[in-house]
Amino acid sequence: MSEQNEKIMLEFFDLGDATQFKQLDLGKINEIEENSHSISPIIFDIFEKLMKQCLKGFNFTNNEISFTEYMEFYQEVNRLIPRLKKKIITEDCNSSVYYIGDTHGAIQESFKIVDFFYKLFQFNKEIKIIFVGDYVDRNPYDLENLTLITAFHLLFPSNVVLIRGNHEDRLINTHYGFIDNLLRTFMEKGEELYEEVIKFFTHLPLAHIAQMHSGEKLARVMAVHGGIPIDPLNFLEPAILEEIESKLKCEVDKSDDMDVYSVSMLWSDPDEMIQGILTGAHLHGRMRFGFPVFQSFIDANKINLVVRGHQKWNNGYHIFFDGKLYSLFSTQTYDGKIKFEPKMLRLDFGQTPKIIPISFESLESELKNSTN
Ligand SMILES: [Mn+2]
Repeated sequence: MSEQNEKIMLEFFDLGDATQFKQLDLGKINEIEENSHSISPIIFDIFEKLMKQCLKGFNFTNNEISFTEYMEFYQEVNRLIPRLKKKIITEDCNSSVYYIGDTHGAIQESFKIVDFFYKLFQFNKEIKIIFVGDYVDRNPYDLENLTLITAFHLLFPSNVVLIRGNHEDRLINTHYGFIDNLLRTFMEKGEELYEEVIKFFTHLPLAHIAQMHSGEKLARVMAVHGGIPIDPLNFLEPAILEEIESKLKCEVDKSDDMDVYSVSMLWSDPDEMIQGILTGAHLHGRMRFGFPVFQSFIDANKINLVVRGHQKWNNGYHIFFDGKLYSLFSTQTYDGKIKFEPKMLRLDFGQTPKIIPISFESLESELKNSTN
């Protein structure tokens, strides 16, 4: 390899400086395992291997997890996660709720999040963390990222929520890297592994409603990957979540085969410049929605705030519609290059939403503030 090429390769696979993590205690990985019961050892094994690879400086070039282990892992995932019962999850939340935007293979950020959450969890068992989808594509270590987040969810099933993004889709994975990464790593067997993973994607819910309580008061926060559900032929009438849930046809492997509401939840974008909606051939049937359409939806569904991902922002977030919609982006790397400042969001009842950089320093200080 020429020096020039080597430099390009390094840049492409550079996941940032990991030296600061070397001080972390390996013992906590064992603790996480000891605290979980009735779960297959394969979930622990893979979680532990990935965490150790992260601690060793995010070195994933030597694949330490075999094809057979990954197959066993996703077969277990598909056994544990029942066929989708709820397409929209509604939960009562009595403590802080954290939201993570698109991670797109950013295992370095996901590792920081797992580390932070686990330390915080020691002080407060009621916190929740919600990933708003797009775990794969766009970066080389997307299988590793998806697997770490999925294992984390299975180890803390009542605290960690995963919802589906538009990249949890067979057609998208064919074009944006995930399937190519699987084929590069496991040759033709990569296809077999993909079939197991896509089965899992079809079981993911499309939205989460956090019902945050404080005494008699209640705030409802909706997390969704793209946007609010909209029927483009009837956009003036807001969709009512309880009414549309049974109509959501999302247990399929590509959004092309879904109903209009599911497509809108996975794909649509907010737009401050329009009053109604924008759709058409140039948007591939995907929508943009203006403030009035958004407002009538949240009023009709008694929702106070919407948190979504789907769009990339240089500084990791953007606030729309008078602070009623937060858009998050939680990966530093995109198409293999370091480009963004990843952020997450913390919500507490009655407090201003807090944007937190996903960096070692800021998560350490967040931890200090939260545990004092
Ligand atoms: Mn997306």
